[in-house]
Amino acid sequence: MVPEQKSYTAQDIKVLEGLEGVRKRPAMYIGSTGKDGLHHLVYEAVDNSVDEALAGFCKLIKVIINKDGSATIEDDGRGIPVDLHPQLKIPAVEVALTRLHAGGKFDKKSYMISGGLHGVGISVVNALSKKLIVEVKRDGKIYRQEYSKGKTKTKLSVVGKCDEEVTGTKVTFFPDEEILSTTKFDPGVLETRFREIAFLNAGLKILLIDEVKDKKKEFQYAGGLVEFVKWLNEGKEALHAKPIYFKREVDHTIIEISIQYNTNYQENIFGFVNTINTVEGGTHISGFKTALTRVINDYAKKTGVLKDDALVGDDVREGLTAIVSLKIPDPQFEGQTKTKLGNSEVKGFVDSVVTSALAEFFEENPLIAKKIATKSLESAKARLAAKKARELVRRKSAFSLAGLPGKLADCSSKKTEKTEIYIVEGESAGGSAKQARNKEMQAILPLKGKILNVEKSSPTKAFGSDEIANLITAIGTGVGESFDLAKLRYGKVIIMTDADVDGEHIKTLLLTFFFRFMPQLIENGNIYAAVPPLYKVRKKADHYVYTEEQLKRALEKLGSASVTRFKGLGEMDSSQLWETTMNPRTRKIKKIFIEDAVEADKTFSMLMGDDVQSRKDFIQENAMEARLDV
Ligand code: 0RA
Repeated sequence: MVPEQKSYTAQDIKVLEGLEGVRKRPAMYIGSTGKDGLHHLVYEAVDNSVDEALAGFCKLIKVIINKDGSATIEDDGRGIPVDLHPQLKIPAVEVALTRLHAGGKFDKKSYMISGGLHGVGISVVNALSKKLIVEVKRDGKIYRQEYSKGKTKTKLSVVGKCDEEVTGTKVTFFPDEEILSTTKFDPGVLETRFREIAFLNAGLKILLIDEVKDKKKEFQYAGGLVEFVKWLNEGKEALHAKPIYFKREVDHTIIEISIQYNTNYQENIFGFVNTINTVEGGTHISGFKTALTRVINDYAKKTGVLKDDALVGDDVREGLTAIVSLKIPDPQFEGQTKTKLGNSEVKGFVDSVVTSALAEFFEENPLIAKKIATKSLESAKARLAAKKARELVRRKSAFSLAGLPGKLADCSSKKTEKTEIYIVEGESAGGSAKQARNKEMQAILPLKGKILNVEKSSPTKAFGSDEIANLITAIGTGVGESFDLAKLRYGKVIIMTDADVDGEHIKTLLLTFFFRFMPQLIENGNIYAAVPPLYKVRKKADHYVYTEEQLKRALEKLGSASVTRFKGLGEMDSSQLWETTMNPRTRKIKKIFIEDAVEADKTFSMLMGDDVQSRKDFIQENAMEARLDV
């Protein structure tokens, strides 16, 4: 049978697909139907208001988590137009809410700056809501319309009057539990993104109101990107107090950069394109890096700081915190998570803008320029020393049997997807773990107390440490540029420390090591924390209890029983250790993941850095639960 293709145009098919398609394949539009997807709906709505802010018409965005389970996004922009769409003969606002990708069609703006991960617009929020109400203030009138699951429920009508000057859009939506596996908004998740948006749009105010917990937070930064880098460097020692900042606009493309070096060793470049965090980098980041290396080399040579060998990229990026924010009409997102900028013309553009703007800044601020050039030169020296130290690690391991550390009790299986390595605090717990383990699948690497704090150590010192060298050799992947996931020797790397303050500290030191040296393992989901029990409650049989809350409940249920507190892993015998913490069938382990790279970097610098006060505040705020699943 020949299909009747002729009667359909591409346009018709799109309209036919419409919002039904969104409900059929929600993950295609919002990434997932879980917690991330739910919050994506809020971002999608907020992005529309951010567009209005970028166009210069909106100063305040209010986001309210309502007690009835809905969320409200309200802005003081021009208000979505309400006049009739010339072809569809329905109000423009209704088109925006009920037609997929309708946003740009009647939008006079030459381009949409913002847009969610998938850039799909407000109609997707409507499609995935059991109820949505839009209110528009325009021309002294308040208009209202209601929808359900993407379909119009009421006609757009005037429900009140307001001052002529007062304009804006308010969207309230009830996420549809038929589609989303969770519909409970988490203000903590929203907060991170709103802070980012506020930093990236200087002056814009975002109010987050949690009616459920009766809490309010306000995000507004007059200093924009300059405040952003300072905030990122909190808890670190800045190399220069005043951040480098410049903004240039050429042909509808805006590039804005802020840079502040700190005295640490890590490189932190955060890229944003149209306010979307480009986690996978892209042409804007490579253009920036090329220019940075060139300008610092030129300056160092010209002023005599640098004599012979040139500085390489790594040298000029040690201790660098930078934000590269680009706003372009037609971004092309590539990569696995669509967070890599692909536009090829951008590299040269960013390179040339940064080259001239940074050279100019250095001319005007010779003290800052000199500090950066000198630090880069020191990095170059350390790089050569670290290379020697790394070779030493390699050579050291080549002498021991099979190249593995002597303290490692390896497992017999070589099937990485099934094997695990337990990194265990203390020799005695290490001993119990060796007895308790399943020899085929589980390897044990005991650690001598606290490992080096890599946040505060140069790479040379880090690679010189035996404990760190053992870790690197046992895991097998190597670090830095030579990191190779295919060489990973165990599918799960499980950190097992005591459930006390020292244990938390050791866990944090290890996580800092992984975050700075092998972040790919965290991203890939290979790093875990064991959860040892806090108490044993004895009543007929032994019951293991993992939290204070559980203890309360256990005592309520079992009546007073004898309770033993485990002070450390070493207090358990090998069968207890096996049953509570190591047996894959009965143990608990926590996967470590990075929710947000910006937040994680800050948390680690703060936990491991020099600023004692903010560390104390953080630990007090988070009590024993020091939030390690960053
Ligand atoms: C299209 C045109 C105009 C404004 C908007 C869309 C608009 C959309 C949203 C979505 C959330 N808040 C919004 N605010 C504005 C401009 C209309 C005019 O020229 O007055």
